[in-house]
Amino acid sequence: MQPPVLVVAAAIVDDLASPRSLLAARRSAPTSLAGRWEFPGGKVEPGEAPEDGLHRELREELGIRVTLGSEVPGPDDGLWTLSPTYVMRLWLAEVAHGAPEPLVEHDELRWLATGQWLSVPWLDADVHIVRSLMSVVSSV
Ligand code: 9L3
Ligand code: MG
Repeated sequence: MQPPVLVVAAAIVDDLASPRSLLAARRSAPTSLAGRWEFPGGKVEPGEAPEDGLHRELREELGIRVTLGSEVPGPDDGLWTLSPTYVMRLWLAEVAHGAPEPLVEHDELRWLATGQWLSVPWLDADVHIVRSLMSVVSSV
């Protein structure tokens, strides 16, 4: 069996010091995931540091530069298991430069206000991460 592929993603919030809004991205591809919402991000390339991969993905997918905050550790040695194929690492982040736009594999972005974080149909793999995030981000 192949080892799982590492995916990196960002929980982009309006303010790292006191998060209220969370940026959700609706996938347009592949067909099996289209219409579902996710934390933007993607696969780390061979030889690439995870944080560098995350900056690259956010530049490619949303056209932004971000400031990374703390990592949101998952239950499996700090990782979030997405499927038999993929594990994910997730960081809080704030936009440092640019305005996010759905450039590549998303067709809509939405800032979800306090109390609305579960108001979109997240990917099955991401929805329980949103719930965990709500419990660690006290101001939501
Ligand atoms: N995935 C799940 N949740 C996320 C991200 C960024 C990715 N927040 C899953 C969807 C794909 C796989 O990981 O099956 C690889 O992601 P991508 O490279 O297609 O974005
Ligand atoms: Mg992606």
